Amino acid sequence: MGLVLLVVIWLITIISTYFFIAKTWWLPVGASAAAAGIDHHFSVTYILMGAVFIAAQVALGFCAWKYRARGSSTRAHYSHGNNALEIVWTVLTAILFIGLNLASGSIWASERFRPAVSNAVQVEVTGMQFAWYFRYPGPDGKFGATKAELIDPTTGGDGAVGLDTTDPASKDDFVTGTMYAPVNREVEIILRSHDVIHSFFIPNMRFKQDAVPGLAIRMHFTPIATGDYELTCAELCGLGHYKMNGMLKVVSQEEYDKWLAAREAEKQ
Ligand SMILES: [Cu+2]
Repeated sequence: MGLVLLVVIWLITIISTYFFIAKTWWLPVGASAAAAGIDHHFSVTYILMGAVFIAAQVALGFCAWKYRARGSSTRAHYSHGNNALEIVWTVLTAILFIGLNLASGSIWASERFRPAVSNAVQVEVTGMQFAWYFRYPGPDGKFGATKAELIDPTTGGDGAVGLDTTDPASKDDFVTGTMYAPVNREVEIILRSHDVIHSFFIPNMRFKQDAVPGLAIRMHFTPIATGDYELTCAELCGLGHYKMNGMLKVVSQEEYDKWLAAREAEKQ
């Protein structure tokens, strides 16, 4: 029985490790400026944790076999553990976790604590059960006022974010269900939620941030390749959570300008 356990534990270890090495289920291609750095830390974390995982499982299988029942009648010896060993692996684990945090913290912070550049494209992203809406400030570069009592998601457009049309700054604002961004320019997100906590996730941009009711969270990322990228809600937010997805279209600056002009024309 000990030998069977050893074989099963080692087989599970080999098979599960294979899927990670073969990258069977892996991240989609990275298309933002921060993606390479994030992917690097992701790999470093997996390699370190993988080594710990394999060592622990090999030892587990070995001990299951070495200390198997041998049919002798001697009573089992109870061990109170080994304090020195406990301290060593707790300290090593702490060093590993704190070290990984310190090594990757600057990338995490650069998208949140460093303000966006002055010519960044601003998009207000609003999550609600169960859709994402994207508001652009229009030629004046200013977002108009919104009011909670004006929110009416059934309209799908301005009403979805509660746009106050009496505010002059809101005249040129427009709301879309598909997000557009020009390539190689920083995109500043102002993230909001109307109801519960959602999580705005664009896997190709390696971008993920919770949308919290009552907060306007500013973050930024820079797309570096044109294309269509899926975006979704990564927080189980209710019955319709599964359909809370959409598309980010990263296009050339010319195409982006054309798209903006077309939206403004619609608005007139
Ligand atoms: Cu959601």
